[in-house]
Amino acid sequence: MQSSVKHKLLEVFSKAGGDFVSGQALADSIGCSRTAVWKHIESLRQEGFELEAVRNKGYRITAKPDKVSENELLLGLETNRLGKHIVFKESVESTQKEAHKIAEEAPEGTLVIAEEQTAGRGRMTRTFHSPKYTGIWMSLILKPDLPPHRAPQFTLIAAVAVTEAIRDTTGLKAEIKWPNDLLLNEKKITGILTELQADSDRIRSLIIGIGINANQQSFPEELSGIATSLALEKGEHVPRAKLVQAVLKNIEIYYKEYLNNGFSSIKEKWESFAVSIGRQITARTLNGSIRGKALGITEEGVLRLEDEDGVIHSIYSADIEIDR
Ligand code: BTX
Repeated sequence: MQSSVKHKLLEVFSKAGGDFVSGQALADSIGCSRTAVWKHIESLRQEGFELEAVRNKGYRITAKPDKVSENELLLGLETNRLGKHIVFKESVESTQKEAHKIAEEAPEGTLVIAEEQTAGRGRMTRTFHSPKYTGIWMSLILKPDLPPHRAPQFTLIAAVAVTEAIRDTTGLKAEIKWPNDLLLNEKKITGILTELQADSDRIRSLIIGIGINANQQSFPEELSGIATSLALEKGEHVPRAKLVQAVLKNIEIYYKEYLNNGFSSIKEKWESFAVSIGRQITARTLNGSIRGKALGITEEGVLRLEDEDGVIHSIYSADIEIDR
């Protein structure tokens, strides 16, 4: 929607002070047909506005999009270090890309967060759909003094932290699908991407990208069968800033636990949240597919899979499907 049309519409709604505005009045104010008004109303919904439509009365706005800018995030943030320095952008190609640019100088715990990603990244060359105002698209910079091979564990730490944050703030029972997805009712709700800047023996910066589908009301056709949002599952709007705060708080707790006591208690939690453990799955790796029972993960976060002949495979990287 053109921003001038949007501004005009919002102005009309604002003047109405919460009362209904008829479709015709909206059409007159922006000089278009009533069918075009309906399309504009739909795009406002896509941006996170909630609009009530009542026959013979028209439309009214019942909730505005919540924002994830610095002010909203800092107010009520309960961490000591994470998220104390925030880089907020309305629109970026990818928060991972922005975080990579500043990682060297950025203090540990810096959060890069955007209202929209125009080229959100998944693993390999995949893209991550990140529409404006509806989701949480963020990258967190950590600087653990550890060797690079420990990095995959941080995807699992983040998965545990986000699962708990979703469960606590929404009551929805998110589950983990190895290695980097969270699911709700078997559809993807969150993707996690951990990237590194490292020397051969030491991590310089760890960039944990987290994408959470919070308030989308619909998905593009290619995703509608595999993706969902918290709002679609819960039937109500989810305040994003509160969820980001809960995610940061949890990552801080598990990060500290990991540095002080190692991975084992996090591994236990991870396994208790995982959908695939104990079930028959198919793991598609670059070298072909393996079917078997998912036994659990190792201390390094590697998936252990037992095939029909009782042979145990270690899966380092794959897409998994849970057999029905
Ligand atoms: P992945 O490679 O496991 O998943 C990507 C796949 O997921 C896509 O190929 C598509 O099938 C599906 N997909 C794309 N967009 C969505 C979506 N919004 N919801 C559900 N499924 C989707 C997962 O990669 C890791 C994604 C990390 C995204 C974060 S967002 C903040 C940060 N910045 C950035 O560019 N990436 C990370």
